[in-house]
Amino acid sequence: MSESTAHHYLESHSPGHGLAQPRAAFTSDAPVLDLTGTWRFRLAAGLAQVTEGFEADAFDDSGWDTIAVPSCWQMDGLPGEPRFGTPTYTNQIYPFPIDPPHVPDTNPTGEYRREFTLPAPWPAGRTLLRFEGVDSCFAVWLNGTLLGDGKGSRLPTEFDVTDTLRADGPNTLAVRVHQWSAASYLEDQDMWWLSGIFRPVALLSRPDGALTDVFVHADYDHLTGHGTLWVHSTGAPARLTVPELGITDADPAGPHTVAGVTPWSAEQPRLYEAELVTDGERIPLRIGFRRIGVQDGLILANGRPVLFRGVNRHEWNPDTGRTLSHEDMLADVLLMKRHNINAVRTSHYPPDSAFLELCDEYGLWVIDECDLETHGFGLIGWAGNPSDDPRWRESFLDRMRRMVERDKNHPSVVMWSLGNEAGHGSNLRAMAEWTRERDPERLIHYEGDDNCDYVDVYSQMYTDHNGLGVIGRGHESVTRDPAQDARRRTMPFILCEYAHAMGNGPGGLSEYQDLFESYPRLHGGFVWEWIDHGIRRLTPDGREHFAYGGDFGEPVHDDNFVCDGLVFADRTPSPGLTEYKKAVEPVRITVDPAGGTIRVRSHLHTIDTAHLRFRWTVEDQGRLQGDGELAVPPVAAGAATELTWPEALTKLCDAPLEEGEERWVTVSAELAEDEPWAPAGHEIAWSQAAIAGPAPEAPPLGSPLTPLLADGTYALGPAVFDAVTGTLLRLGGDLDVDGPRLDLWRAPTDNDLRTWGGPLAEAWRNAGLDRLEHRAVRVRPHDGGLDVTVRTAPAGADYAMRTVFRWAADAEDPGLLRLSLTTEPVGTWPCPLPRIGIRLALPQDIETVDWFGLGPGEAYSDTTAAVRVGRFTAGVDDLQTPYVLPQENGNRRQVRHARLTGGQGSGLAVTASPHLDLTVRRWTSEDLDQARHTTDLRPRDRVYVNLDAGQQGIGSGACGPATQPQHELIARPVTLTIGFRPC
Ligand code: IPT
Repeated sequence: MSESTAHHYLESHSPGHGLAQPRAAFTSDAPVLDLTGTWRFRLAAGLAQVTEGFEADAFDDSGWDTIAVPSCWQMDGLPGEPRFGTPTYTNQIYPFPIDPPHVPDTNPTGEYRREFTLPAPWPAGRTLLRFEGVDSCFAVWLNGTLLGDGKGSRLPTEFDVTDTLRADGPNTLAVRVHQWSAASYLEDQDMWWLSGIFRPVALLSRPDGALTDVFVHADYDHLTGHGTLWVHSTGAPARLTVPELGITDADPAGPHTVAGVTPWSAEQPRLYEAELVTDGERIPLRIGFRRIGVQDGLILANGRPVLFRGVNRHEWNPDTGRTLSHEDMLADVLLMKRHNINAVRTSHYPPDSAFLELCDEYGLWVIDECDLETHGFGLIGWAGNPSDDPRWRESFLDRMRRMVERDKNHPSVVMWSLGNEAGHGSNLRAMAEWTRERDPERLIHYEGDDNCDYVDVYSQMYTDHNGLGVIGRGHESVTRDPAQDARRRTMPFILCEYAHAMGNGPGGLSEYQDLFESYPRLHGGFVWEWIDHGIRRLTPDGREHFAYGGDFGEPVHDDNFVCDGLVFADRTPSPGLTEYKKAVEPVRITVDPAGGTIRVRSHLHTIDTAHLRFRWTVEDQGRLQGDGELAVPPVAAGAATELTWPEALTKLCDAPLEEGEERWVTVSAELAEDEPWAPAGHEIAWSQAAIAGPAPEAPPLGSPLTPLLADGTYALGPAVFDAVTGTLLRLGGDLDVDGPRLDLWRAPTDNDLRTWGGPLAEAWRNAGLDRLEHRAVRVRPHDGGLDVTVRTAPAGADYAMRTVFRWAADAEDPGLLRLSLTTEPVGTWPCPLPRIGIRLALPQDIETVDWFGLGPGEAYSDTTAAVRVGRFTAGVDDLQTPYVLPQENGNRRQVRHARLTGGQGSGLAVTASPHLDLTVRRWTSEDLDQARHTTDLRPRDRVYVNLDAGQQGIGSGACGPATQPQHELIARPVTLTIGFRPC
């Protein structure tokens, strides 16, 4: 064969050659030889540089490198220097010319070799060589014989090696993997381009008398409570045993109708252990009875409407890329369960099968998505899109078949998704038709089918709140093809992607959830996305950070758009995940102090609330006054109950309260007992109510002091001011203070930087908000204190903020310095403001912040669900959220009091009337704005404190709706009253 024919597969539309039929993933007691481990490896630059004859037994590979299988070769060597090429990140754009099915000559090609010997005894029968995932295209030789070639990176490929395998003696396996191939056109997902044998490889004995495939059907009829089981197996005759159901050695085809089975659901993932036995092997099965379908326009699971509280999950590990360990997968499942998440869309490819086993076991509804995306064609108006080109039909169908066949026995999988962002076309329809025929028991999803003519569920992404309400009411606009309109109007709806979790945010989750819970047609959504795909790297001086697009010198890339998860790349939850947990809590508690009632409404699907224990606490100014259990009779799924307050709670609330203090009742629901995914005591839901609200206004001063002029400064109580500029210089003798100054700027968030319809950050910079100038208009001492008037405006602008700082001190309270600030717009500001407040700087030895207000986490006006009123303490460094791209973060909302203290004991106490937002950090907003990675942030010799009346909301405008109008910070008059006291 000439070189060009030998590698013809690379640029062919074909899904592969020499492949075994796709079948279900199942284990068996037949022998398996695990072929993971260390392989010999060589990376060639392209086809012209491959090693001729590398497949031969006798080939000497002793001079080659080694690599781990499975792994992504570009990740090898990280967090230091990558040894084999580098990762490349693009979102939509193909990193090669659009010239299908061709790819560039520069095409990194990994050559792999290993030897193995079959363990004895190895049964007679057939043997399959199984690759769980190879990215993107590969050819395989065993003992010098070409077995075939495969594509479909995140799908299994099997070759029958029976006739090539040596039973006694060493076998040589040689695999050539190409980074780019015709298949790359079908795999344009928004993620790093990574290559190699990245999932496990094994040799599977299929002994004489083994099964070829098995399809478990386990239906549940909620009206009768009956389960019906029939198992379709092919290959050798099999017998079925399900001990718990009294099925012994039975014909698998049944059907076996069993009364009183417990259905499988995400909340109660009941699995029945079963075994299929043939003459050749024993196959363990885990059977979950359930029925999923659409009825009267609703998605029903076991007869009840289901509401997805979902996430989109890519497979990611910051050190190994798309090669995940079992611990990584389990960590994802446990984190999801602990954050009230009940559903996963496997964006945008079938995951490692082990993940689906975990979903079966722990309980998560799954939309299993095919490995298909042709998004880059969108950038050229979808011209030549493979989705509508018959030459690609077989490849599309092959991908769908391989997913459905592999995953068809997972009760967790309730929908098949054809892929993502692949435009329109007859190949997609063909996939849907094949799937409906093969597995009518699951629903079909594809967001791109906006007409909904071959899907079962109407789906969109990033629809804003208004649009979602319109769909909830069934008032959406007519379909592109009006013939489909009437049908689509009767369909249930999901948001397969929403609430883009890039950087700080997403904002507006609670408002989305309100809509999902208000309109039956809306079955919930899937946040984009679960995890940041940051890559762990070291700076030259050894400091760790997460890399993103462009960090490996890619000529074409999409920057940090690859980091938009609810968890950071190392699986640390971001504030967005905490917010999501609260926004989607499956039990809603309402505490009504006026009526003395507590209402509990369940949004659970299957189980009642018997697994929860309810507790109440009463706190005065954050100090615990008493707590107790609340006896809540089990509330059925979807039902509600109302209780009157227990006497002890009423009594505590009626007790006298200290002047100026606040009293709050908190009621929470937590796990009563250990669950497989969280220990007893794990909180699921909570609610708070104020018994006595915050003190509205600061009390008047007893004897206001008059400022004393000396040496160019004014002394006023504990404070010293510059007499010319009116700036506060010192407080309490030894606390050096810079400022405060009016501050309107924040380091733009990802949502500010990329806002759909025009970046807000650009509007801010155009308006000059990042380069404000201050002019002291007047410094006026009087017998009630010192008034400083300042005009703040950017160069070239005629709009400004006019601020009056009214400073006062009290002879009867010598430590106190009070600021009453009013600021108001002059002229018309062209855009909303990032923040309105003041910034001051304190000595660097400030280390700890204690506060009474909302906490413990960061919050902004539209990300406030997860924070509660209480007393909190945190180190300055712990108040920072390390977003991969440094940006505004760490704001604590509605702070009434704060104490900022340091090792030397000198600090500052702040009292707000009634409250303000607080940010404390070792660098400035400008530093955050400049920094590209977390390691660019270096502590300065000051600690910067922002005290704000408010900030612009967060939104999720980087991909989706901008901040909702009610959370915009329009320039307006603002008043702040703050007490400062050295402490
Ligand atoms: C949408 C994609 O489906 C997803 O893969 C991801 O890229 C996401 O956007 C943004 O992070 S598509 C977009 C054009 C709405």
